[in-house]
Amino acid sequence: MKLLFATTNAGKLAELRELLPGVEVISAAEAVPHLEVEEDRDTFEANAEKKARSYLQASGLPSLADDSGLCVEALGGRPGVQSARYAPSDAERITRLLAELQRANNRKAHFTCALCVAFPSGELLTGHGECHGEIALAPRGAHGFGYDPVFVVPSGKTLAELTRAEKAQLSHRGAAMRAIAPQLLARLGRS
Ligand code: ITT
Repeated sequence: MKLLFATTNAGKLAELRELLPGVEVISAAEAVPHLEVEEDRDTFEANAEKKARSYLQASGLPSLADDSGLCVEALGGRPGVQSARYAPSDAERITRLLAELQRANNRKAHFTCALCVAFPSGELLTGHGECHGEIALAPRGAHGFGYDPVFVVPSGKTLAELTRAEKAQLSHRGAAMRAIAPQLLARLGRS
């Protein structure tokens, strides 16, 4: 059975595809190119569920949505669920983040990922993952997407200095996918 990846973010799509080898993946752009879902909920989980249900309704296909973001301790957890709306582009989001942290001694932060799969039967499957680290003083690395160039993992590298496979082992998205993969694959196999 087919699985729709309910995301407009090309970086997420590439990572999700690699995390689910063997599954026939349809991208949101292919299946329902004009759908826009307003992410107006207060939690990652509620936004992921809203996106998954909206794409299922529009396409009729089982739909996997990812809502994720960066929570920075010195900013009281911001940008959090607002991570995509913190500034207009990845580069501007990083610039704003580094400016806000200019005088901060505590640079601890974590990424959160909430995954939700909505099935035509009405069933939902949800998973959650986190990745803990620190915000760098300046961007480093050319891989990944979003805030990866300023997110430093315990090895001292930024996520943008890791290959996609290395990032998947450490990342919030990898952890969330590993949490649901057995049930997801079993559920898709039964369809
Ligand atoms: P969709 O809603 O269409 O999936 P989006 O980019 O709007 O795409 P979110 O609302 O979940 O996705 O926003 C997530 C924000 O957090 C966005 O700015 C991402 O770049 C960033 N982000 C999420 N996961 C990330 C990761 O693994 N590395 C770097 N930045 C990440």
